[in-house]
Amino acid sequence: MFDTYLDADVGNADVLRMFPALNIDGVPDPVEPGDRRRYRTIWISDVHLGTRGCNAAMLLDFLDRTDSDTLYLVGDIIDGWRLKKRFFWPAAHNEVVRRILARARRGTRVVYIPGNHDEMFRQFTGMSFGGVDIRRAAFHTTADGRRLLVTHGDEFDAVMLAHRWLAFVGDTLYGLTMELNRWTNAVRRRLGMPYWSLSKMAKHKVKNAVEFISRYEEVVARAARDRGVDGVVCGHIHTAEFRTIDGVEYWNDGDWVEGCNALVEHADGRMEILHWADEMAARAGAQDSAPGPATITRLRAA
Ligand SMILES: [Mn+2]
Repeated sequence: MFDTYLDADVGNADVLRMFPALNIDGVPDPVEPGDRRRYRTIWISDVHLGTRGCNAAMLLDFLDRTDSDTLYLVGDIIDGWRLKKRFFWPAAHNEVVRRILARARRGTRVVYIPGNHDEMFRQFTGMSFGGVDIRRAAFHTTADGRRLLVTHGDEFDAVMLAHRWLAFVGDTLYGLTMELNRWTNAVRRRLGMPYWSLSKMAKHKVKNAVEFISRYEEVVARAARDRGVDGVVCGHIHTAEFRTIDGVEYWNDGDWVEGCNALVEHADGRMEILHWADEMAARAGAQDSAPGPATITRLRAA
């Protein structure tokens, strides 16, 4: 089921429709390193290079406009599972790899923690390639002294992917179910059968998925607390989130399939989840016209 989700035509096609100026084959113009937004740390995960779902164009834009002392690649960067079935590797995906290696050359400390979709890199744990350190997990100390466990997070679930897929199709399915519901009950009424709610059943299933994600977050936070750290950074479930659970910080850096999120640490240790699609949309709006109220608010907030 998750395979269908990754194969769905979300991703670059939509990005091109939204931002026609972004030619992915030609790759957007890199911004000079000096003009980039500087962070102490950047965490990204669940890029799924090698699948059509990967939003490589947005990730390139993000990589070209930001910089950091440390970059954590928190797993599922390359989707080996899909690549094994069908080879898909457009120029933009290659550019993502090149940009990351270029950062390592420029002096960014790059730590790659393979996930379950790129588990073939786990055999190289402890090694370093082109300035990229491969680790099974890592401990990160923030500028204000908090100790964070960094892990992809697949070790904490068995069936999350199917549930996540359920949450993804939930909205579309709900509308469809409503239609079907009406139709079914018209037939049932004619046959003298009582009303039966299909959509209620579907909603219950989606609610279960939401509960499942919440339970996953608690399991990860508890594991972090058992290790005596102040917090945990993970990915895997494609749901960017910050929660404090039993005094432990749970940070999920999201994904580059749907959410297009990055987690960043500012120079003072303050952390923030970025929604890059919103940032790009705001920038496109600012270019189209004089800065509107929305842009001004954004700038003030930044
Ligand atoms: Mn994963």
